[in-house]
Amino acid sequence: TPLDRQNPIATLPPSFRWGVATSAYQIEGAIDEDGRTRSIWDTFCEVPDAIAKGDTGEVACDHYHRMPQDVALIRELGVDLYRFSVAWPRVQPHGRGPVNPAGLAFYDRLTDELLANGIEPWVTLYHWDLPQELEDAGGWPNRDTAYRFADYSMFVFDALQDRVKTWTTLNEPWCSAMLGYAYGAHAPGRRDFAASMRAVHHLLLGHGLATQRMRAASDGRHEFGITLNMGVATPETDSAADRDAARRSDALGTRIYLDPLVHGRYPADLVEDLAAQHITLPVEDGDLEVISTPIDVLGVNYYFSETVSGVDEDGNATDATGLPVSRPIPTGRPITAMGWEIVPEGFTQLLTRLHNDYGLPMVVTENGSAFDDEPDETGFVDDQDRIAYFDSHIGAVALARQQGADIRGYFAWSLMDNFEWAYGYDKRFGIVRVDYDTQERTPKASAHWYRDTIKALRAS
Ligand code: PNW
Repeated sequence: TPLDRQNPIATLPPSFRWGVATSAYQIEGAIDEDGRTRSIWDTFCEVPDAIAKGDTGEVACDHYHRMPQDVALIRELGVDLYRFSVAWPRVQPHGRGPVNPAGLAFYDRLTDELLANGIEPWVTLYHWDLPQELEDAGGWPNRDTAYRFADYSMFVFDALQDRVKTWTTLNEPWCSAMLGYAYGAHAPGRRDFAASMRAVHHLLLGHGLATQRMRAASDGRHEFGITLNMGVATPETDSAADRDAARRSDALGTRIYLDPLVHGRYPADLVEDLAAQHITLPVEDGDLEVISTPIDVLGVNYYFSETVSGVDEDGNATDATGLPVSRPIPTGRPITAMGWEIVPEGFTQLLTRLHNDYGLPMVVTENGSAFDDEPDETGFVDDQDRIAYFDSHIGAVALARQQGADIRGYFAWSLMDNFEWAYGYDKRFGIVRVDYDTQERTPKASAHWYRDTIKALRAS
């Protein structure tokens, strides 16, 4: 069948599922309530210059206190699904030991509120808010954290499994490992590449342990998965150096996760690259069997793709420390407020490639964009740029489906403007505007567009 490139969104079937997504630390606030302890993000927010304008998650969208109104907002969008994350330091304040019923109760109420409004809850167990006490004990580079994560996961599973069908263990382990432990841009702000590679393995191990235990406790009605952020890396030229830069970017961004998850082994080229830097992944007997425990769905988060060069401005293939160069090259495409290039065709390419190489059912668990929104005097934002981004990227998903990729749903990032990590409140990804002075929520033009698009597809 020929591809329908004219109006690809119209080719999505009525069974395709739609949602909006958030995460705990980015919206909840209430950081000291009902027994919650500090997470690595509370600590990181106190580091001078770590976060733009010194913003913190102390109040965020005050969602912890406004949850029922926010669920009503989701209902108005007419979506099927809501993806939220559970804050580990609320549920198990010391990262080990007893559960905190008052913290767990919030997610219990949220789940009930969603179901009462006809919205299916999708739970993410870890969206980056590690209890500080576990970081003090070594964090993700420490193997014990994987076992602690599996224990914590079981507390949440036991409490919500009667009402929540779909379970995601980790959100974007690349961000946890690389931004958190190698680049120092995210909590806990460490700059140690060897530590980040240990973190990768223990994140994957934690995913596998948690999946095995939840699966064993399940009556078979649940679905389990993990969410990865990925893009495609295109070599700037056909030179060996540029092609090698693209290969390394793909190894560290995609294959380092999916090869062990699906095939039960780390990529040979990556293991070789690491050996050249005197780094070995801390794999113990049986780990890869645990990590490759079958999953039911792969969550894909897509924001941008990159063109990369393997040489610096002076043509050198290695940097001052002797490591190979991998440098993103601007292509002249339009960018978002994050500085990320808008590359919808990269999304189609990514999804078809994931289908061909890994063959998993997929759901887009995040996709969206930040732009410099300009509200009118009523707080309304006419965000045609964000609508164009959604339109082209949902179209890209539809094209990948036409080429055989098994993609079952799409979550817009994000329900509302929120704490955008190191960028604080300056970068707005919401389809609903948040006025941080009044906490007033105002749906943007993109929220109306999203609702109307979903409605039209259901009627077709
Ligand atoms: C994701 N990168 O983070 C997260 O899952 C969200 O919490 C976040 O708000 C959203 O994307 C927008 O940033 C990412 O540097 C952070 O490539 C950084 C990158 C990708 C995703």
